[in-house]
Amino acid sequence: MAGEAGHNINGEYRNQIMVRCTQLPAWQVLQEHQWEIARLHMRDLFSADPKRFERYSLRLDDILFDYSKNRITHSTLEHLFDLARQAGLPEKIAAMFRGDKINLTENRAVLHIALRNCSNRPILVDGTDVMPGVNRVLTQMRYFSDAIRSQEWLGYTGKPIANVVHIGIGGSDLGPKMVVKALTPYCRPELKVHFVSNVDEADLVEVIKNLDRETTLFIVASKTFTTQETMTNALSAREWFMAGVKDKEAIAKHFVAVSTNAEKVEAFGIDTKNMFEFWDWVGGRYSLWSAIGLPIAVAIGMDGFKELLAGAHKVDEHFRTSPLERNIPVIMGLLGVWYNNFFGAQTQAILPYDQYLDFLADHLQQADMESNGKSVDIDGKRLDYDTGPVIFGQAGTNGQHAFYQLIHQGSKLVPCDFLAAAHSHHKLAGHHEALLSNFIAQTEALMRGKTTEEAKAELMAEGVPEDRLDKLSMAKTFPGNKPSNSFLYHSLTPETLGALIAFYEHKVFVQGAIWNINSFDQMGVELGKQLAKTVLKDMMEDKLVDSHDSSTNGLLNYYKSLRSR
Ligand code: G6Q
Repeated sequence: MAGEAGHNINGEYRNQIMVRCTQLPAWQVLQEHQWEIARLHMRDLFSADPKRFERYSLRLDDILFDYSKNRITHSTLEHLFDLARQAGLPEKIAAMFRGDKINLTENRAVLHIALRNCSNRPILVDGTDVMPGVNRVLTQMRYFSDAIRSQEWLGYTGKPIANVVHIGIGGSDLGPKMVVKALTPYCRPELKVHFVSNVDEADLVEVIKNLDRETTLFIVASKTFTTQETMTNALSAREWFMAGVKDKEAIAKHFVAVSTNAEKVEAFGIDTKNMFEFWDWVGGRYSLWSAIGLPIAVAIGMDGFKELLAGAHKVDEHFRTSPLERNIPVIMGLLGVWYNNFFGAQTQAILPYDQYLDFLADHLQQADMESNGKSVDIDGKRLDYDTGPVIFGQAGTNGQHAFYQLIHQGSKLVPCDFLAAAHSHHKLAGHHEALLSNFIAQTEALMRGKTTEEAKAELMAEGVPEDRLDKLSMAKTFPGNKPSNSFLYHSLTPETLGALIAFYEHKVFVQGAIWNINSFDQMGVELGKQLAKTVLKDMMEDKLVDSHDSSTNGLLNYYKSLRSR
């Protein structure tokens, strides 16, 4: 498969991807090295090196990436960079940017970087430059979003659009939804953008129940235009719309589509002149930069959308051209591999101290887990090492009062990423300082911990009786030595947000490259989809079901009995 599908990947790249990462010399070295590092405490590493922060932090414009609170020494990083080189990471990065078909199972290029290629450097797929197409759709997005925002685009009764409902799911939903929430301060209050994804009717009903048909526009976003959830919601939205409208022509003013499938869009009844194209080399979870980002352009304006692209492009250039040693996504990815494969960490927490980034963990969960939740390598061989971690998180400080307990004192190692802006978009006294002090304190607490002696001294000072000291001081001991990265930046602008998302996308790429997996397909989504079709058919029949296992039959038959009551 690799040989055939990867015909335009150069020989050097192909040879390198044949070797398992666990067989690489640097992997063996890292295994030995882990024994040494496991004994060290970050407290001591900080005490021994007053310049540790300077040594292990990087800046890209105003975005600071501090990775000094990690269980690493200079040697650790050297070995990790060796691993990256031996795994062919630089060649793999070059292959992606060149437009090689690195999504081998689907024989596709992976070019979300082209969508934000503000330099317009030609990028070829099958000998054709994709940039003219990218620019054409960007222009189309500008016309459309300008028309909606300037109230030139009118609904069927001549009223301007006040509500835009984006219908999509997975990659066609999570990215734009996260970005629109993140950039709320840049949105206009008189133009609301809503998102509907779940096939559960409650999702659509709760959004449309307060909307006025005359001033509502639907964006139906689906790469394939066949996804069950999106098509079910889109059909119901069309039905809701038509229930109040006599003239079928009105649909053209209230429904637009974002898709790669013009035929299906037309069959649905949307005029293809109201269709925004994208391409098979844009993966769903990497598609917010494409026309899938249309609700973003509507919400913040096309200039804002372009700033988002510019932020991501800056990171693309940083990723493409910086040496591994000064390359933020490379370091993020390698640190993840270090904990995942050498410390047995199973998870990664995403902790933005920013309410507007409330959906960031959801988006990165898909970006990471759908990309690197794989158990075979790119040659189809089963892996005997761990791949992508479980991603979870939420906006600080809420998590501190929920799951941080486990991170501080539980038995599992949970590497954490913190993100925060120095400036809030608001001016309520005391809030932002409280928020940021919590962020910084958490990174310190995770790193330092609290020794039993320190806990005991505190308890004694509080006057706790002698007979309770031992037990209580043990309960109040924090082992510390818990790794974290921190991103700290001026403020959450479209440009900064674009950069942050791109850091994570490339971090996922780096890890997939080391693990030698295809980060760009998602076969695991398919089985459930297939079975749901059979189950739906069985569900609709009026007889008892016996064609599945006893649990599935039992669930189906009990559902039927409940439904008939
Ligand atoms: C993402 C996945 C998946 C996809 C959805 C929606 O990378 O491919 O989440 O985005 O299944 O697919 P459609 O856009 O085709 O409706």
